[in-house]
Amino acid sequence: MLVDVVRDDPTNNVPDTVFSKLGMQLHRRDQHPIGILKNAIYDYFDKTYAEKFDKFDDLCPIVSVKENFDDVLVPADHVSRSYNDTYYVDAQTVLRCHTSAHQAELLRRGHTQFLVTGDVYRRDSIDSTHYPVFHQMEGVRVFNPNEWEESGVDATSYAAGDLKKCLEGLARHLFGAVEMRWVDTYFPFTNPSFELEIYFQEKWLEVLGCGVTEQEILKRSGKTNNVAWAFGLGLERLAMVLFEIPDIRLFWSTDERFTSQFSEGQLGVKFKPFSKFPPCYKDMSFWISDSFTENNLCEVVRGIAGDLVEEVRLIDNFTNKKGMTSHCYRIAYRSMERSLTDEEINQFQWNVREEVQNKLNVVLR
Ligand code: FA5
Ligand code: MG
Repeated sequence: MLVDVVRDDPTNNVPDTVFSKLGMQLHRRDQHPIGILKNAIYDYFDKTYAEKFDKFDDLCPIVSVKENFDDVLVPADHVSRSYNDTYYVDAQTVLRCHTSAHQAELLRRGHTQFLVTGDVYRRDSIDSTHYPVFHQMEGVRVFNPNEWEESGVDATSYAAGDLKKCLEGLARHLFGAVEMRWVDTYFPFTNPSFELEIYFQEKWLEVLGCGVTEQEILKRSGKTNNVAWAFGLGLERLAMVLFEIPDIRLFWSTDERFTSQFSEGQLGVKFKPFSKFPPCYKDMSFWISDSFTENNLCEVVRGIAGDLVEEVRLIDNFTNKKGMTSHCYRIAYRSMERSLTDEEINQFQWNVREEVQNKLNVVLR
């Protein structure tokens, strides 16, 4: 009943396909690649640090706008707050878009070394490494002044050095030798900020974001003399590298040919694809309006074809002399589990065309 009330709220943009993922908790299943990975990361922290990290993997994914954004200093006009990027349950409540939503509260409660694992939700593009529901693990470590004072370097450099050492050690623990690189980036809640990329399937894959915690966050939790680091791991991305899983949709597969390949505590398993079925490509061109966004298009396609859509990719983009802009998108349909028939693909594409025209304020060409 509560669910129905919430679903009628005009400020709710959570589709049923996403709503139905709440409570699945893949990260708490010891036989699932995400659960196996979580446990392996726990092992690394238990072995590496004399002082234990407090572990949380059961915090509710429905959080306030304040927790998800304000508490981690996301500016009022930041794109991540928009209805285009985030799933809102109502105007004040979101499906958390990162596990950083819990940082401030746990710091306030006095935790100084902790890991938070959970499902997170984002309106995003569609391809083999992006999915609207995925899993993150947040890590936070707070230092006392004596720790960096003894080292002779300033507090920020000390924390940044410790952070990189921790995450490089984690990568070695999980992967052994792997090609990786650090990239400087920006987050509102850390400074400096970094991303770690790993070479996978002939591309650099971003697997985590991290940095030295903004002093304001520590100050608000009553820690004015400390410095801290924080990270957010993309667990699907790490699991794809670890188990050689080629497509992020597979994590949601209940096909026994997928699930039976993994078992508790087994890190060395390499996923053996069951025969790969052919993709089917459909192109669609339309004149866009100012309100058009790719995330909205992806949501429409996913709403119709679900996990049978593999990729939505812009392949052509031009503006004519009258200033009208045309986009051509190529949609790849493919099941991980079976061959799709021409009829079902044509039906999907027909429905996509109709809904794109009706809902997205574009003109099909
Ligand atoms: C964050 O979410 C920050 N909260 C991470 C962080 C925490 C930074 C603490 C500093 C301190 P980002 O949006 O880059 O950052 O996401 C983190 C990771 O989640 C990415 O590196 C990627 O591995 C994964 N990720 C992001 N979007 C998706 C998606 N749609 N599907 C699967 N994985 C994703
Ligand atoms: Mg990122």
